[in-house]
Amino acid sequence: MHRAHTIYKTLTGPQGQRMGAWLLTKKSTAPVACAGQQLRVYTTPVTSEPFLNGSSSAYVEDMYNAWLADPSSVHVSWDSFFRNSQEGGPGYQSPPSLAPMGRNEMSIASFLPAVGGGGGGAVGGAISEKTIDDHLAVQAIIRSYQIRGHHIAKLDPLGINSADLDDKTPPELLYSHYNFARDGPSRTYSQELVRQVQELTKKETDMDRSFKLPSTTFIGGKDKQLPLREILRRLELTYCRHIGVEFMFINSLEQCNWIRERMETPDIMKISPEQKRLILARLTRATGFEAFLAKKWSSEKRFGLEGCEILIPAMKQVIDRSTDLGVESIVMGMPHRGRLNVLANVCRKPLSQIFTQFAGLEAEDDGSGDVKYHLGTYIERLNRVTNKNIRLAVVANPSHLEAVDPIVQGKTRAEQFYRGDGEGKKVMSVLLHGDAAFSGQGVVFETMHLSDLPEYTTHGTIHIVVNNQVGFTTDPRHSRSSPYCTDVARVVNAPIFHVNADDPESVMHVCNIAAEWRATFHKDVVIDLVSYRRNGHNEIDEPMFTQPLMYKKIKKLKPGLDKYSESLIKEGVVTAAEVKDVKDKYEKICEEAFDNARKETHIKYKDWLDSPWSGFFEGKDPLKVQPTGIKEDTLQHIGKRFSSLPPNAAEFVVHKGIERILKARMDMVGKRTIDWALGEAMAFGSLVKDGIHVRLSGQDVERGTFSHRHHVLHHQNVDKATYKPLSNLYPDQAPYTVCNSSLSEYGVLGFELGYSMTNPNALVIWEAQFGDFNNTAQCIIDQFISSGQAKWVRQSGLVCLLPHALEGMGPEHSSARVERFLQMCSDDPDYFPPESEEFAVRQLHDINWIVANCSTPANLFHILRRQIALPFRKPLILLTPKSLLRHPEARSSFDEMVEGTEFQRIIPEKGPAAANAQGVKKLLFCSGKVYYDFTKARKEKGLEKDIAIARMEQVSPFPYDLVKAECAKYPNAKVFWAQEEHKNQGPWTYVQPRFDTALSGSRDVNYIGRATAASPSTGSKAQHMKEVAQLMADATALK
Ligand SMILES: Cc1ncc(C[n+]2csc(CCOP(=O)(O)OP(=O)(O)O)c2C)c(N)n1
Ligand SMILES: [Mg+2]
Repeated sequence: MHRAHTIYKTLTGPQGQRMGAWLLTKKSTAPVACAGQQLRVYTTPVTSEPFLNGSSSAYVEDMYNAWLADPSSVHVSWDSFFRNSQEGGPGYQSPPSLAPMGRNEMSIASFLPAVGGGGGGAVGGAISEKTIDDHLAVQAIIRSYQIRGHHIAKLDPLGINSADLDDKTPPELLYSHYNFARDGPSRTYSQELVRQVQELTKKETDMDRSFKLPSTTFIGGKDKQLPLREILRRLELTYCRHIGVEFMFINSLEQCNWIRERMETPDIMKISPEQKRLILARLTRATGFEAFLAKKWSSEKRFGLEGCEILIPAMKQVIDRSTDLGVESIVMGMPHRGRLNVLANVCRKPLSQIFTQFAGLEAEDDGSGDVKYHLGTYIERLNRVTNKNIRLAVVANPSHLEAVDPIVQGKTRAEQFYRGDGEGKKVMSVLLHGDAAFSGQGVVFETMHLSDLPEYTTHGTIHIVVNNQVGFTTDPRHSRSSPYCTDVARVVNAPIFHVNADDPESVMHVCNIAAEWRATFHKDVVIDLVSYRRNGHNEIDEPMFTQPLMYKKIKKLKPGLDKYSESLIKEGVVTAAEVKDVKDKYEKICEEAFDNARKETHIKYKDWLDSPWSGFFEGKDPLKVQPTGIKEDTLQHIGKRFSSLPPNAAEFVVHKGIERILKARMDMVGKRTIDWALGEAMAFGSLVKDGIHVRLSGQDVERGTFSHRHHVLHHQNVDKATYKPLSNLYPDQAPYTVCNSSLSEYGVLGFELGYSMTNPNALVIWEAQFGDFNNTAQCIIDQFISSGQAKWVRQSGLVCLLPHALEGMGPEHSSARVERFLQMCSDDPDYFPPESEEFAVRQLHDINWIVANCSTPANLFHILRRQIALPFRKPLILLTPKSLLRHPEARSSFDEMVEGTEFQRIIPEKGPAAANAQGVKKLLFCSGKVYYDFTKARKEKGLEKDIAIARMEQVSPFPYDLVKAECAKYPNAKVFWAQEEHKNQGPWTYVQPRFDTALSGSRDVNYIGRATAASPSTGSKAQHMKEVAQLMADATALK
């Protein structure tokens, strides 16, 4: 009984307002302030409110309480209903509905306060106010346990209960603190509930009164009514023991009932002795693994799992249940904590491979490697419990916590895509988190928000939090402002199961529910393993410096394995000898693996690859690039299809502006010409024709930020009716996906990188709205794209399109900060590779990524196709134009794309200067759109014979050979690098030493461009124009 009061105390305090608000805000109009709190007024017309839609079972009670307080505050129909009920009549009768009752609807009868066994019931069919009050109070009690039971559940093995930031209820929040007027004229909702509970629980004998259970609870099992005492007991067991579940915010009665059923049904947690023994065996391995590492490498960092060893049985349970339900492949992302244990005991990665990582051996293969607790893995094996084959991948990650989340999602989505697993029944993602990182890192939120977007959903992720109630040295009260570390998941309506990690059976229960939830609703779900960290942050740290009291408690605490084995011995499920036997056997396995590991002389990074591309590299000449030029017919076909109205044009109304754009495209195709949009479409179209899946993702990419692309045509009169020309090129083409993303860079770029990892035979592209926005995804760029292959021998052909050019749009929207990408290129500025036929491809093979800035649509076409034509995969950082998209000169002929043509790393001067090579006084190298500005200025000054301009289309890897040849053509010219960016930005700092290497220091290379600056561009248009004029003057000056 005490608990009921406690729950009510919480319920009626300001904390309880959250529940009150949930109950009361539905369809309310302006609130009326009342007795220091708020009373809502309900005047929703009955016609606009589906009568008793069960999605809020609280609705009737809201109405009733509002009516009690002020009958005129509710709609007249409610007034009539309650008045009639009190007078013994049938209440309000809704008009008969022709439609059958919906899935989420409940009949009014289920809400009517039925008369239970005890006293206080109906007399002659009439229902007294007291009876209604009592039954509503019981309903309210049940719901308050469902909503707020987690607040007082015993979640913390340490008993500190800082899982919820503050488990004390301040006195001013207690209802007893206030003076309730029993029959006051303006009782609030909470006050009314308190009154009802007080009324109900006045006498101890009330505890034996039976009450009919509402349809929103399953505690009765087969019983339709229970004594109040039993109701409370069962609610306590369900919601206030070792599982605290947050789910009542979910806006679906079906889903709430689903959880209630799995939580409340009597005996639902009972498991067989075999299952208990399985948990014990798994817990023994998890514990034994850490102990073994601690014994062998006591001073080595491993970020052990001690204090939350239950993670291993928990993950295995999730996997068992999910495979049972049809999942065949699981993609996992996780931080440092317990990672080696997961690899060993969940993935069953050979122990000897893990142990060799401790031995300080050299690597056998290329790359620079990573520390052992960041490495990934990929394993296919038989699940012994379900007897089904399963693939498990743990994605490699950097130290940057949570950065791997979107990558896991992208990889999962891609795997689902290639398997045709449109509902995520076969492939599933599991994300593990630390408590501090889960609440602290914004990318968690960004990833959560991808979870229900049509082209990004993975149909539900199971999140498991190793909540050891500390982040390095920081307490929860300093690391988050939310009560729980998991609150971020509430934004996507994910149910959250907090569970005391020292109760293995409760943990397994929520793991089963989570797996079933995901399989049923295909939505995210969170398991919060409330645990502790037995050691310091790593094994060398001293935790007593910062968490002395916590660690005094921890030192006295028995390990989870000991507790569980003792309880099973007590239950008679196992004997002490059996417990010891399982322990010893595992230690023996570890010792054997240790001996094997000692025989190894090298480690192999390949053993740790998370995304093997079986068959992709085999039988391929690693230096042979497939041709990128294509047949004229194909260009014509794609061009025409891309420029055509939908086939059902008579019904499909397109915007007049789009009609004009399509017509202009068709005219260009007729003249065998392309602009930027056509060049891109030709690349995509020709790839899908060859069976290569193309996916373009980013903010507003469907139309294109600059309204040049239009890959999705919208019916002007029918909502959501669209037509995608590039999806309708050939009947047997590969799928083309173009999708506007959420307004995120970190999350979405990570997602696309993950997507690109699954299958090398796909062109995956992320486009930034403006190039500079890439910096909010810096971690993905630095930690994954630039260095991923070196660290994890994992390749990716991801393309980043970054609009870039200084066009007077201000400091932002001008620069993609190409200097940063170039600074991260791994080619040696002092090394001119041997010249040979394979020069270009060898350079591409050896570098970490490609940085390019194309000036013609044909070169765009070739470089995109080259991504697939290469015998390996490299990320491509491609600066893209803005004004050039519509520049009349930025066009290419079909002649530059047909068979026999290819990507031009440098486009040499082809005009009068080329014919006057000896007489040329100035040779300018430049990159990107500024070329067109220079040629215009040169023409205006009549210097076309005197100044040669070469375009460096691929800046990195640096085209040493072509630079050398181009310079040799103009022996009497002074050589310049000309750029529109400021001197400390743009390609200058990258190209300068490489020019020296290309020319062996024989000629000086001078700089033309803006002076150094802190900001990428001026915000003043006038200043911008002045700078442009100066730049043009400098570029065309002949001194
Ligand atoms: C993005 C990022 N910032 C900071 C760090 C440094 N760091 C490593 S572990 C850690 C604490 C993590 O706490 P929690 O998420 O609770 O995981 P636990 O170590 O407790 O398992 C911090 C701050 C990091 N790795 N990544
Ligand atoms: Mg932690």
